[in-house]
Parts: sequence; structure tokens; C-alpha cells
Amino acid sequence: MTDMHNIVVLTGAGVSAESGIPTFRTHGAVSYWEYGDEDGVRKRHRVEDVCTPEALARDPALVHRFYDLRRAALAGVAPNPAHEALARLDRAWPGELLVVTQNVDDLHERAGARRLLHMHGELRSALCAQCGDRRPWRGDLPPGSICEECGTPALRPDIVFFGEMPYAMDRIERALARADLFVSIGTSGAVYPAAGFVQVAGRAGARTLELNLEPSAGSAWFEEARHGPAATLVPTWVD
Ligand code: BV8
Repeated sequence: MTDMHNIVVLTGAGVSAESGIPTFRTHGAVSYWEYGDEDGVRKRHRVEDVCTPEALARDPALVHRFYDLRRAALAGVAPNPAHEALARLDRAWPGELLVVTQNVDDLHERAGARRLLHMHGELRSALCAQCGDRRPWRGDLPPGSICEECGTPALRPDIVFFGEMPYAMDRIERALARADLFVSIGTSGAVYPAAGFVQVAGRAGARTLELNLEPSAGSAWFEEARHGPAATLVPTWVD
């Protein structure tokens, strides 16, 4: 890795799997989100059907509950050796480094990552749909909670839904254009534009490496692929 100055790392749900956070898809099949409703009745929804602006408009309580439960689950999980290895790389790497995560958990930060960007939003952040104000999610914020900035009852999860533009795409595209190495970790390659980053980086001349439990939908675009659990593969790659 010594001749690689500028690195972009893309992470997906697979990097948090060994911390106990369920992934969205296994073997490419869309996962369901299962939960018990107020009466304890088991229900399930396709993630794609809950993570949309239409679902938020149609059933805000369901969408808030989907994210409230996942936010609450953060208290019971911790970074795994993959997050810790990436934080070590962040501390030690003299060149440019950007970790772009599709994940909305806070495990990269809790492991100590600094040069980090959440392109699909964050569970611990609240967004005002009216004025765009963004602030930490504190306590219980049911649908219709008031934005402290503009006074509108428009607070929502600070999550990029399907059909919404991911965050900081200009910054990501600039980093990909300068990258000498692009590493994708724990992602199925099912969701765009993240799934297309390997092609952008490759066209710009970067080496490309996939670290994933199994071949992803985009494996053919990578020069090199190593398959196995991230908590084993990532420390081996970093150290
Ligand atoms: C946009 C929110 C445009 C947070 C998420 C047709 C073709 C191409 C594209 C599209 C299309 N139709 C629609 C689109 C666009 C759409 C899309 O890509 N749809 C897909 C389903 C076809 N994309 C969008 O809508 C994006 N926006 O395009 O905007 C635009 C333009 C102008 C103006 C306005 C808009 C927005 C996408 C973001 C959606 N939000 N999540 C949340 O709820 O968490 S996406 C959701 O999927 C998560 O963010 C997740 O991170 C992401 C991707 O999934 P992965 O991270 O890859 O996770 P997955 O479970 O799929 O895979 C896990 C992998 O890990 C597996 O490979 C597994 O083998 C591996 N693994 C498991 N365990 C381990 C492991 N690896 C290592 N170690 C282990 N232990």
C-alpha cells in the first residue's frame, strides 16, 4: 500500500454485521425489517418500502418507529475490529483518506474515525424537512416535532431515502477523481450511486479492492477481491 497516497474507502452494512447490526440483503435478496407492533403482533416490511419519502408521507409513525428502533439498538452494539482498523488507518495515514459510509450507525466514529462521511445520513441526527436545519436527535421526536430553528413541525430522521440525493456527492466525486486506491468493504453493490463508485475510481486510474463476505453485484469491476468477514479481512489489509 506504500505507493498509494490517496485512498477512498466505501463501507456498507457488512462492516457493522459483526457488531450485531443486521444487514439489508443477504445473497442479494432484499431483507425484511421485522418488528412487533404495539399489540406485539410480528410485522415485516421490505426496507425499500419503509425507506422512502412516500412512506414518510403515508405513514410517518411507521417510518419513525423503523428508525427509533434502530437508533435505540445503537446502545447495545460496539465497533468491531474492522471499524477499529479503519480508525488506525485514519490516524496513521499521511496521504489523503476519506471513508465514505452508507451506514447510518455511529460505529466508525466510536472507533475513532475522523476523515469520515455519511452519504446516507445518520440515525443520531434530526433533519428539518422545511428549513434543512440538522441537529443531534435528542430523546423522543415523534412525527410533527417542532424544528427549533424555524418553528415548523417538520422534524424527520436525517436519513437519505430511496429517490433522495445522497449527501456530499461533490466531495465524494472529487475524492474518487484523486484516488490512487479505492477499497469497498461490506457492501452488496445493490444501491446507487455508491455501487458505481468503483467504476468512477477505476476510470480515474485508481487500484480497486473489494473486501466482502461474498462476491458483490459489482465484483467484476474490482481488480482484486478478498472474501471473508470484515473483522478479519480489514485488520489484515490495514496492518
Ligand atoms: C438516488 C438509508 C437520485 C439509511 C438507504 C435502477 C437502477 C439503478 C439505480 C436505481 C434504479 N432504481 C432506483 C435507483 C436509485 C436507487 C437505487 O440504487 N435503488 C436500488 C435498490 C436499485 N438509489 C437511490 O434512490 C439513491 N438516490 O439515486 O438519487 C437523485 C438524483 C437527483 C435528485 C434526487 C435524487 C439513494 C439511495 C440511498 C437509500 N437509502 N438507506 C438506512 O435506512 O440505513 S440504502 C440502504 O442500502 C442502506 O444505506 C445500505 O447501506 C445500502 C446499501 O446496502 P449495503 O450497505 O450494501 O448493505 P446490504 O445489506 O445490501 O449488503 C451487505 C453486504 O455485506 C453483503 O454483500 C454481504 O455479503 C456483506 N456482508 C455481510 N456480513 C459481512 C459482510 N461483509 C463482510 N463481513 C461481514 N461480516
